[in-house]
Amino acid sequence: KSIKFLAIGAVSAAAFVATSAAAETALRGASMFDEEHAYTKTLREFERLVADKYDGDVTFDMSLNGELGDESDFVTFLQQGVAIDYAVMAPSNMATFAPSIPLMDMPFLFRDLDHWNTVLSSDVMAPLEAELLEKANIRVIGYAGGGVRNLASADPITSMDELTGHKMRVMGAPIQAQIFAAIKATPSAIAYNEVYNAIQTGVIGGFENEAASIQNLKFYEVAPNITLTKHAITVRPLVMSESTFSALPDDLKAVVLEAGAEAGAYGRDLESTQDGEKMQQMLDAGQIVVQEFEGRDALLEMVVPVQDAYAEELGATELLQAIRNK
Ligand code: X1X
Repeated sequence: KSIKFLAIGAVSAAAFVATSAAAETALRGASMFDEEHAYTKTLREFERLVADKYDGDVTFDMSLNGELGDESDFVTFLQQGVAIDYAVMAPSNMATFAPSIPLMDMPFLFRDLDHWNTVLSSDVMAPLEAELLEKANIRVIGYAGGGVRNLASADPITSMDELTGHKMRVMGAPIQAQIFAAIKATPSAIAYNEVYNAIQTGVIGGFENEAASIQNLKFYEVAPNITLTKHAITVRPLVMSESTFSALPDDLKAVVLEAGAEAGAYGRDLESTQDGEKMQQMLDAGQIVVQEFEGRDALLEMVVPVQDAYAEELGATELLQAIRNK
């Protein structure tokens, strides 16, 4: 049994390497962050669990720090079954291939951490997973996430007046722009790896993100004002390209599914626990200023009709209701 963990990998490496002795499976992961981020730690846990549970030979080769681009690049690689076999992905960055999947991380979907936990411990997301598999050739093997998303901006935003017309970056799924437009901001979809520059050069006034990523990518340098809109608790599927998964030996398939579920749970626990700590670390270091938003409840009222219309358009009204009822 040989287990190798490599730091950086070749983009065009084949997933399966036949050796003279036995077939060795080579799996390639990708993260936009360094080793400290909860997503990278989740992926490392996945690798550790697979290696631990599997009797055969498997190697892991993870590219870090966005070397293979951001999640909107990852999704194409995963869909085509090239360069990346596993990653942690925002549903809203997979919308191109599966239009319903962003329902999972729609802003204002979860009431609180308990609701988020209950939903992710159930199988209510199964129809969305099925669509992702069928239309995008991507398999959900676990759920990470657990960060609370807030506004981060160059100038403070504390009220409806300051939010109105605020130019902000949102993820690529149309529902993200629709929700932020409904609360009177001026959203535009910009690639994640262009956000820092776009804020620095004044193209936009800010974006929305969770503490782990704001800290890891030093977004506080250009957007130090954090407004506690708490509009999302992240749902971040740990995914595998179906081209890769379907070619695995049966015993490794079973291990991957088990390890994916366990690594996802590990990642959820880690990020939801660290979320407040990371915010406090940035505060203590004088990197951010945190402010409440006056009238957060009014935002919720403004977005519900948009959520409803989106679900209806997708034929997912019952699914949305099932999530709300959890
Ligand atoms: O906003 C984004 O595109 C990113 O924000 C964070 O870094 C993560 O939630 C990541 O998954 C992605 O959504």
